[in-house]
Amino acid sequence: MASDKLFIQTLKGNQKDRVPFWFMRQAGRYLPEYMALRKEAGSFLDLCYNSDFATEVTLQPIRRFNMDAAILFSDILVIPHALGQDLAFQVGEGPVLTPVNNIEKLEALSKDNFHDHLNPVYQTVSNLSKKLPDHVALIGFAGAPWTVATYMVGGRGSKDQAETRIMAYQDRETFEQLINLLVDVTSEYLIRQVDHGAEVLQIFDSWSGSLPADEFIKWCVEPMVKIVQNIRAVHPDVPIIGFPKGAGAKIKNYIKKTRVNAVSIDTSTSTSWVRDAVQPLCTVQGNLDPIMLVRGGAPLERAVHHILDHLKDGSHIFNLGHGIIPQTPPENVKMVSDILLSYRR
Ligand code: 1CP
Repeated sequence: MASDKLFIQTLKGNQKDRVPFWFMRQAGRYLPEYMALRKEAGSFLDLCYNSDFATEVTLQPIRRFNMDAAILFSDILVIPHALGQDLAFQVGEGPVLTPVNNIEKLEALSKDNFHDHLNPVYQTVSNLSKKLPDHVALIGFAGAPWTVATYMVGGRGSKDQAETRIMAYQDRETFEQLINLLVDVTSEYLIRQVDHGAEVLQIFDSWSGSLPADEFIKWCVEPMVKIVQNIRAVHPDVPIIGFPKGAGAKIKNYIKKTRVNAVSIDTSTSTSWVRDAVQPLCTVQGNLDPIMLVRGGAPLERAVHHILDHLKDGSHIFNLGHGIIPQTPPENVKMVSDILLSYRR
């Protein structure tokens, strides 16, 4: 039986009076209760691999703000970690990995321990599916192969993903082998999340905006087509949200080819263009500027209404254009949540 949760109904294209909402990175450093648990856990990765703590951190923003969906607390980089790549999160620096940038290093990765390594994540999903309030949907997630590959090859975050683009253009065969591996393991990982109780999946391609059009098709669209097919072969009804950040107008072709149920829209995309060109194709999720959420006050209120006014006549889930940043005052998140809870189309 299809769920009657507002979030899931909206993803199926059935609009209701209220616009459902959640925020990317809704659990995180802007919340004092998150900081307290993170300190207790030790490191960020310890938090991700401790199912009790990860469950609690996922629930924290729901208690404060009553969103329509909770997103599993984990990170996109647990996949390379589960393949045997070294990973650490250094304070102030973000993730640091030993680069996998040639065939020898790629062949040193192994799937043997993959699901065992990720077992705590599956356990978190199971816990959450029992603990969430009845009306709140559970989102599982993974990074898209291109975005995960940029960290695996570069060994850290970067502004332009240059090292990974060089490998993709120069050593196409090895890079394709890496992407194919990621397609396989990401599909399996997401299928297991649904097996354990995830009701919706979101796939983050945060760095798809750095590729020219035909490379975007090769490294972002085609892998995503396969992942969606693999998931639907096992779980035909689970709604899938794609987030090809920075794709601009290429998002239309992304939707047509991948056949996702919804797309997340980044902040730089105009809401009137989304209404006219994207919303007729699928449900859209977005796209408040996370920096406006830091600003607060009347400008924030106006920005929220601008998005609602433009997208209310089509299938819409309110969200940010990217994740909440640590400087965000929780009371601003509360203000936006309260507007959305009382808003009617
Ligand atoms: O506590 C801390 O210091 C760690 C900060 C943090 C958090 C809270 C990181 C490190 N990851 C996360 C959680 C996280 N990451 C979630 C949890 C669920 C939620 O949304 O509440 C999700 C979905 C992610 C996904 C993620 N991790 C992405 C894709 C989405 C996006 O933001 O673009 C990416 C690119 C990462 C990599 C990552 N994780 C963390 C850092 C600092 C980075 C690097 C970002 C960069 O390169 O700029």
